[in-house]
Amino acid sequence: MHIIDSHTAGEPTRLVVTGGPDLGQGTLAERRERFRKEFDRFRSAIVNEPRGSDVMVGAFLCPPNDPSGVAGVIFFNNVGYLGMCGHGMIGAVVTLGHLGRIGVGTHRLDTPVGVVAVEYDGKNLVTVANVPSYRHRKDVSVHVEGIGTITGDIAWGGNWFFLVSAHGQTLEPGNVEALTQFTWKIRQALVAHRITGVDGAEIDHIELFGAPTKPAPYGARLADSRNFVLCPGKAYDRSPCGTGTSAKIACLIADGKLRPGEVWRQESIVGTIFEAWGTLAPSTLTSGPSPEGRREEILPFIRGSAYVTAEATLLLDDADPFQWGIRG
Ligand code: PYC
Repeated sequence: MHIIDSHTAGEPTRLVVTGGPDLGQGTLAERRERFRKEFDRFRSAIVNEPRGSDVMVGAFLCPPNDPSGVAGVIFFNNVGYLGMCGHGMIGAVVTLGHLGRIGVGTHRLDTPVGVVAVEYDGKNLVTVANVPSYRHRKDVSVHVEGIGTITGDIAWGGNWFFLVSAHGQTLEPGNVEALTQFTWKIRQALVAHRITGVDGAEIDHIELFGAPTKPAPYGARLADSRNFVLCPGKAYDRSPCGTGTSAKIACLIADGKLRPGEVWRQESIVGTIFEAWGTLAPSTLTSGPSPEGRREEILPFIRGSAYVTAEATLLLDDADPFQWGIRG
């Protein structure tokens, strides 16, 4: 498999350009299911140790199902598959630019949760028009073992998030071990209390918010907020998390704290920044599949930069006991 690595705001993406399993035809959601059921060992071989690490996000390039798309992408990590991935999409676009497959301009890419449009500057900067995002439930309280009651919002930004502002934690890079334990306990409590996204979907990303520390790009003012995001396989996102920031924008607009089109600067735990904003979806009230029925959706935009860091060929040796990676 020919792979190209990049990082977006510090978070790595490994794009599989050629090789890997033949996922056949169908929607990207159908092909992701085929990947999961029949070829999951490839996921592990690509992102897990010894070739990768818990932080690595894989991006499998395939032909789009949507005829207007330049490519389809299936994102995955150390434990499974993602819906969308904001940092991963920015990394994939910059890598396609590096390969000369796309140039300056607007392009559409297919994902398992919908088509996203991207605007690429031909170098490192990408703006992603992400899938429609929305808050599912506001102020949901859960009892967390050893911590007490934690209250947060449940929102969709291409993955499911539990967003917590009142947590009493210090959002500092030196505190990531404690933050990881804290957010992991919240995730376990949500599972134990059967608190889910729409249709029983597991909430597999936990996001804490706190005060910003870094100046935003193009100005002296600080970012609007700093976050810590726990990913499904217990790694934390080094970037501000594109889908998590989309979920945050949906909550802010729903609360009237951010106007449609107003820019939000989200700082990550390592001090990198995504700029983001949201517009109201054409029909802002959409009947969703949830029993709650109608929901207010926004169209989120995420802007960030990625840098290509390596090109390599992954070798699968039948004699290697860890040919398919070290699986947890
Ligand atoms: O940027 O959306 C994102 C993301 C999800 C998991 C890691 N990064």
